[in-house]
Amino acid sequence: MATEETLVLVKPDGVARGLTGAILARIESKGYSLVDLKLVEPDRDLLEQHYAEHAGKPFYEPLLDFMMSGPSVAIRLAGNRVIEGFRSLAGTTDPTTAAPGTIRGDFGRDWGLAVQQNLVHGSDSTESAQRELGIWFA
Ligand code: DAT
Ligand code: MG
Repeated sequence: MATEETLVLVKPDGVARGLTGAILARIESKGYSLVDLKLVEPDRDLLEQHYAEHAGKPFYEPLLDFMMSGPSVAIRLAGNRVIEGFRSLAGTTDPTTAAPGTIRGDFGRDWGLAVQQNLVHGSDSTESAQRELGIWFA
């Protein structure tokens, strides 16, 4: 069976709200494997690398501020088609309209601080996964 890896983050809102365990339970129930896991307080340099594709967008600075507002849990996650599969578990970017049954749909909503507080990150391609795992698990 072909196995791939992805980077998952439980973002500062997920950690602060005590949802790390609930989110990990969904990941483990799906059958994916935790390869490595750590609590991280990323600095701006790390986040500039991670979110390079969004530099210059209107939400970029608020996004970096949010991601520096507290610790995140970084997870190296493995499984067959885990990149696509975790993004399916996470739901679409905007937590208000993310489908019920997904992490963002069940636990997230728009708190008046735009869609950035959407609980989790998951790499969106094999290239992104390799790049992002290198940043967070250097
Ligand atoms: P995703 O996290 O679903 O891959 P993305 O890569 O397009 O979404 O954006 C990265 C993060 O930036 C996203 O999780 C939340 C924030 N973001 C995206 N679009 C936004 C917008 N229009 N307004 C505010 N924040 C946004
Ligand atoms: Mg993305």
